[in-house]
Amino acid sequence: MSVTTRREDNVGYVEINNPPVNAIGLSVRQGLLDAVTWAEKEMLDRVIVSGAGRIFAAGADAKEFDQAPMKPHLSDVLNAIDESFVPWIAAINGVALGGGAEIAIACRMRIMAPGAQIGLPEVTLGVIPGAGGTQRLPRQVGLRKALDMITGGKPLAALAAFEAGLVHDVDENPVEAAFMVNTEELGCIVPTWELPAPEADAAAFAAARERAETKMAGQIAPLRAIDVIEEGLARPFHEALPIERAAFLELREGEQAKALRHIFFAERAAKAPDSLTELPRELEQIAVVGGGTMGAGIAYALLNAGLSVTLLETDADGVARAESNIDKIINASTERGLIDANRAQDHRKRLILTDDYSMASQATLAVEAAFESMEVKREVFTKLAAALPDDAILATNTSYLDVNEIAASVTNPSRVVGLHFFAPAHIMKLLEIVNADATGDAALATGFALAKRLRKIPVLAGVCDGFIGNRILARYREAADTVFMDGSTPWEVDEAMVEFGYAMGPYEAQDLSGLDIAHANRRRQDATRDPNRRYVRIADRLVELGKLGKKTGAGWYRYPGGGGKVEDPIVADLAIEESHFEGRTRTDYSSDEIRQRLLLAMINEAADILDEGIAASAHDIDLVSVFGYGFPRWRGGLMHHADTIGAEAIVAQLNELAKEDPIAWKISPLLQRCAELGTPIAEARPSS
Ligand code: T1G
Repeated sequence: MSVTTRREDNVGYVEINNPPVNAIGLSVRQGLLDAVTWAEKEMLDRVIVSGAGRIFAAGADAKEFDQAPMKPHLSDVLNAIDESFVPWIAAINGVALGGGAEIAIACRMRIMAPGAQIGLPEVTLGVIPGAGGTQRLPRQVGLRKALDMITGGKPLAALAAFEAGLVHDVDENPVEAAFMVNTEELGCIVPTWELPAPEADAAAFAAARERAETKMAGQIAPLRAIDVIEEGLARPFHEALPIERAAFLELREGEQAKALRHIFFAERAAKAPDSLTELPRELEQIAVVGGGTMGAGIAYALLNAGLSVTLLETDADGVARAESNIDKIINASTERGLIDANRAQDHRKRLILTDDYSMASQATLAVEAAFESMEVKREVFTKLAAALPDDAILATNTSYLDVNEIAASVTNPSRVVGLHFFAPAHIMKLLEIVNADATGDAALATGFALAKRLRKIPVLAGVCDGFIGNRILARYREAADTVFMDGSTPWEVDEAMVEFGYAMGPYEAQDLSGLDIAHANRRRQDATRDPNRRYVRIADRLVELGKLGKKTGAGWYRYPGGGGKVEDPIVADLAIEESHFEGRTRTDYSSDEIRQRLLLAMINEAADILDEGIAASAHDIDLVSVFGYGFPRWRGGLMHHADTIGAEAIVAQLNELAKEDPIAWKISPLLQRCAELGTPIAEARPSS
């Protein structure tokens, strides 16, 4: 039974019980509707509805969104609750999200537990509240608050919900508190649907649209929600509901909702492979080597997850630098209210900074984030192997170096794994877990367990230059430089990709991260680069001129006074000069052509990565692109987006581009196979 009912005296208790998150599927909807009939037949004084376990209700069952809607529709169920002569009280524990919040808002009264949350996150799934939320919430909290909650999708904590007038009480035991509510008081509360709609407020709607168009550029659902709220509130309540439902159903079938659902479920499917035969190591004591930007970020992420950290540096100066870097992060987090002073103090208590490796003798895992030099890393791993227990897992955070070569520096390479964090390591959710040739299952299992503890998204990657994400990034940048060389500008390239949905384009992003990192990698690759492959020198020339990006005041752009980016004529001249040296005539690419070339370059490289088995699946590549490189989430990730174009069309376009440069545009065999067989890229698997 997904909904259980029982009565005590004249009170009915209705419990939603659909593990693991009380998602509101068909059986829950039917159970709630039956409970309304039951309560009225029993002439109860009230019904107290709650959620079994740790969650009130996580919302509609998103797994049902790809199926035809089945009655009873949640909107009808909630009308029955709202209009019933038996008043319902929602006793909210955990979270009441989406349809879960709509159930609560349709009740006569709401009581939340202190740690509970209530919200309408539908736009994060590319839809809008579809069970009366767009019309009931404004009646409870007013227009501006409702617009903010629905278009932003962020939940309210109990106290904030109480202050917003959405809930009547906050109590440790909401069910008990609901039982104690005075009958007369309950009887005086006007059903939500009968509350007057808030006055139309053109300024509020305009501000909400402005916010949605900037903060959620390209996304349809937030703007549609505003339209439905505005149209609906101008009509009697029951005439508004069909408008809401039509919009919800239309959005649910749309590309953006499918893309967001894809990422939602792909994110949750990112778990340790079932094939692992060994358990993870305990994670209480962890060593971090290197207190630079990455090391400090990793150490903070570990502290924030309640772990104890021994940060190892080379000498006293290194220890001081590391301490200063971690202090900066702790202080910034405290200032932003992410942690309070007590938590900051607790973090410091669990942190040891030293240059003495023997202080880490109890660590079960070490994460090395030292300078990106093979010699340095091999030396660090030798010292770690000597200082830590023999079965401690030794992880490297290297972005590009060969994990197999690093592993060869210890006698037991099965304990070596790559844990590639993304800067800032305490914020970015992606963690590439690099499976080297000798990496054992205990090391992999420990990597996945760490990801879970840090609430990061783990993606298994094979060993190659750049693993998954940075290898795609290198191809993205190469395509951008080629377009730039042949007739565009960094500004035009960046604008084209921002229009696609990136927060910023490849050139602005490089200026932020620094041009020297990629420059060092290109030098490392000089010896093995295909001499016949076109090589664009502009980035090297900028580095030679000391233009390393924002940190030096100029890179691809100038940053006068440290402010925003300004085009730099020197960069444009370099392109003209370099294309002259190459004897090329420059063309003028449209934004569509720029997007086509950059996206196809990434898709083709990603297809090779999948074909070679470096990535295990297309949805893993989607997770890497969205959570590591800013690919717009509402497009579902790089390979999900590729499937909206289709392998056949992609291959045809690549064939055209290959006429310009058959080496750079060599078509991935995986794309050829998908095109020939008509199979979605999402279902493609490595060729071997
Ligand atoms: N539908 C189906 N499955 C869901 C689900 C949902 N809404 N929410 C979670 N799951 C699955 C998830 O895939 C995972 O499955 C398991 O539950 C645990 O999830 C009508 C139309 C509630 C805060 O957007 O935010 O209501 O991997 O790992 O970290 O207007 O889940 O175990 O097989 O995330 O404890 C709106 C989405 C829906 C909330 C719990 N609701 N969920 O977090 O567990 S649209 C949402 C969450 C809607 C109405 C509209 C979180 C959580 P598996 P988990 P968690």
